[in-house]
Amino acid sequence: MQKLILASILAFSFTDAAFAAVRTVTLSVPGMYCAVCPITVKKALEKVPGVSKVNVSFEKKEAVVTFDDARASINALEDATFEAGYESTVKAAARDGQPK
Ligand SMILES: [Cu+2]
Repeated sequence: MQKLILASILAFSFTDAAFAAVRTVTLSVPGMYCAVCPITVKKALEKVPGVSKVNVSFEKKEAVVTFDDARASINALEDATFEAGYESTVKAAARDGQPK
């Protein structure tokens, strides 16, 4: 019974992932120093093809990015923030859905 509940919770949480290759990554962006920085970082990340969602926290100095890993890569995300003037490194990566 417990396993069944767990399985349905997992299935439910994956329903919004249209593709098995959708991933969410947390980038650490230590160079953000004022309230405008997260906006710049967010815009830069949203320009990367395959990125579907960007949440940047100035307080935490991090960016949580959801992307289709068939179209974008963590390297491309890091490059995008770097080109915008902010170095970023991967803090945590989670794969939503099935492994490729
Ligand atoms: Cu700033």
